[in-house]
Amino acid sequence: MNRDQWSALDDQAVIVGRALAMDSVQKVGNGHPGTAMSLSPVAYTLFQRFLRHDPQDPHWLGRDRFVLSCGHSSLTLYIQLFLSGYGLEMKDLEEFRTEGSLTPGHPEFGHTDGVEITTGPLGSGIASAVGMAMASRYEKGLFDPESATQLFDHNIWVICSDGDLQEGVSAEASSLAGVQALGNLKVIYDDNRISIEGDTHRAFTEDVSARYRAYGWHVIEVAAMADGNVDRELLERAMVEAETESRMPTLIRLKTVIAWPAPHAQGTSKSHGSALGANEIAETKVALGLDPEKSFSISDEVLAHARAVQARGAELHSNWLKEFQVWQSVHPERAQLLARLQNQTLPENWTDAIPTFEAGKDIATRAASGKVINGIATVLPEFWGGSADLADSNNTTIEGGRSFLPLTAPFEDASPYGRIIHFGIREHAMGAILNGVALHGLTKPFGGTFLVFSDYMRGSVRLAALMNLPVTFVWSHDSIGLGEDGPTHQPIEHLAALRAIPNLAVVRPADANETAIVWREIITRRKPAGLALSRQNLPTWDRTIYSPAQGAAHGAYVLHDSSANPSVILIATGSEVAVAVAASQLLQSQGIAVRVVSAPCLEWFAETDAQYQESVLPRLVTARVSIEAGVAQGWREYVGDAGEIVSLNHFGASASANTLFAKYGFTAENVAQAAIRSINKSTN
Ligand SMILES: Cc1ncc(C[n+]2csc(CCOP(=O)(O)OP(=O)(O)O)c2C)c(N)n1
Repeated sequence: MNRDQWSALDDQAVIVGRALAMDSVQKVGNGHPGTAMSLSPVAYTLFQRFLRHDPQDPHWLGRDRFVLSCGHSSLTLYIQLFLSGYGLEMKDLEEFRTEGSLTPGHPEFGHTDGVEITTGPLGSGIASAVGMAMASRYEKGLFDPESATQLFDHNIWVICSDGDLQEGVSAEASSLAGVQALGNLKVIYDDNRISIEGDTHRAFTEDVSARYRAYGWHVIEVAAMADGNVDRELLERAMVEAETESRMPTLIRLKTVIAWPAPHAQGTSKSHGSALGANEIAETKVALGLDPEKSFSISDEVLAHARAVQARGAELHSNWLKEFQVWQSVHPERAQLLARLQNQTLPENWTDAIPTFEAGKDIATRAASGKVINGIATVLPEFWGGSADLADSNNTTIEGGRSFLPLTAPFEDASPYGRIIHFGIREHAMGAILNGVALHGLTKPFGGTFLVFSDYMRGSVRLAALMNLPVTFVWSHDSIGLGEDGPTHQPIEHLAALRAIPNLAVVRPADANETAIVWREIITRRKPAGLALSRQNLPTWDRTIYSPAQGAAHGAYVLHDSSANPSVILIATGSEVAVAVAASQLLQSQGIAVRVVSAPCLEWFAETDAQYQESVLPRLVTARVSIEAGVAQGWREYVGDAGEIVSLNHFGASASANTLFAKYGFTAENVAQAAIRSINKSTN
C-alpha cells in the first residue's frame, strides 16, 4: 500500500489525540485516559496508513476489521472515528460516557458506526478477532476459492493490552489461531506493564513473545523511545512486516508508557482509570506544545488533514468495486449467494431440507439435531460449525463437510475452506470465536459442548446475547439423564442460569420433530440461541395423537389435552415432557382432565401475544405442575401460587438415567401426586 510521507500535521493529530483522551475523561470525571493517550500514535497510524477502510461506508464488504480488545480504552477508538470522519464529532467526545451518547464507556457494536464489536470483558476481543479471521477465510472459500482476486482477502487488526493476554480466553483462541495459521490476523500488544493494581509483574511475568512463538505466531518486538514515547517509525516498520506476513498470525509486542507524556501520571496505574486532574492536564498540554487553556480543541487544518483519510478510503473502495463488478459478472451464482447473505434472506423452500422423524422410533434430541444440522447444511452453505472436541457427542459434524484447517496434510479430510471447525477443548474461546464469525457478517456459525460446560463459555454467550448475534450454541447432555458420568457432568442450575441472560433463547425440545422445528426457528429468527439436547433416547410423539410439532415454534404449546377444560396443566421441557405425558395418562385413568404443555423455549413463548398465552395457560386453570430436571428457579412464574414444581435442587449422582429419574422424582407417579396436590390447593 502506498503511504504518504508522515507530516507535521500527522504529529499534530497524534498530539490532539492525546489531549482529547485527557479532556474527555476529565469532563465526565471518570474513564480511562492513560492508555488512550499513549496509544494515540498507534491508533492514528493504523487508521490513517494501514487499515483498509472507508469511513463513509463503515459496512463496506472489503474492509479490514479493527478490534479494540482493551475496550476500557474506548477513547483509543472513538478519537480515531472522530479524526477519520465516521460521523463522530467533537460534541460526541464531550459527551463521553454520558447517557444516550454515541461514546459509551466501552465500545458497543451496533451503537456507533465503526465499532465492529462490543469489547470490555478483557480477552474476548482478541478471541473474537480469531473468529473474524477464520470467517474471512471461510467466506473466501464460498466466493473465491481459487484466489483469483483479492476481493475477499482482508486483515483483522487488533489492539490488545496486558489484561487481554492474561485472560485464559485469549490464550485458548491464540493457540487455535496458530494452528489455523491465520495470516490475516495482526495484533498489536500494548505492553505497558501496568494494570489496575500496578506493575503487572506482581501477577504476570511470563515471556509473552516466547509463548506466542510457541503458538505458531510471528512475533515482532518494538521497543519504546528513550523518553518513553512510542517509536512510531519502528512501529510502522513492524506493521509493514505484519502486513506482508501471510503464513501465520502476527503479534507486535509494543513497549509503551501509559499516559505518556503526562509529567506525573505517566507510568502509573492511577492514569489507567482516573481523570488526570486539571493541573496535570495543563502541564501535559504545555509539554505537548498545546494551549493549556483550551480543551476539546483541534485546528481545522489538522482535522481536514486527518479526514483526508476518507479520500484514501473512497479510492480503495472504488478500486475494489471495479474488481468486484468483474467478479459479479464472471460468477453470477456466487454473486447471487453473496447478495442473499448480505440481504439476510434464506433460499426458497429451504425448509424442505429439514427432516421429519417417524413416530414411535425413540431417538435422542442430540441425534435428531445432528440430522437436522446435516439437512440444513445441504441448502445453506453459510451454515458451519463444530465442537469443543465433543463432535460425536454433540452430533455437530456436517458429513463430508471437511475439517476447516489451513493445510490438508496430514489430514486428508481437511480443507482451508472446510465446514467443520475443531475448536479443541476450549469452550470459552469457542464462544468468542463464534461471535467473531457472526460479527464478520455473512455466515451462520454453531458450536457444541456439554450443557454443563456452558459455564466455561458463559462470558462469550453473554456477549453474543448483548450483541444480538445469530450464533447457535449446541449443548447436549442436558440433564441427569446423561447418567453415569455423574454430578460433574450433570447440569442442574444451567437452564435457569442461561435463561437469566437477556436476549438468549434457551431451547429444549422434547422430541425429534420439535428439534427440527426449533432449528428452523433458530435459523429464521437470526438471534442468539442455545439448544439443550438430551443424551438419552426420547419417544418421538405420534403427531396424529399429539398436536403438531409446529407448536414448538411458539415456545410453548398444548401437546395434549384430555378434555377441553383441563383440571390441571402439566408444563414440561425436553426429556421431562415424556414424564408429563406418562403422568397425564395416570391422571386420566383416575378421571382427571389433564393438559400437557411442552415448553421448549420460554423466551419465545414470552414473545407471543396474550391471547395465545391464554390459550396455552388459561388463567382460570390454577392447578399446574412444572417438570424440569433442574433447579426450581423461574418456574413459580408459570405455575402460580397453587402450583407444584417438580425440580432438582441438588447435584446429581453417577448412576443410570432411569435410576436417577426415579430416585429424584421424575416419574409419572410423583408428578401425578404433585398434580393432585395442586388441584387440592387450587380448589381450597
Ligand atoms: C474479564 C475482565 N476482568 C476485569 C476487568 C476490569 N478491568 C478493566 S481494565 C483492567 C486492567 C487492565 O489492565 P491492562 O489490560 O494492562 O490495560 P491498561 O492498563 O494498559 O489500560 C481490569 C482488571 C475487565 N474489564 N474484564
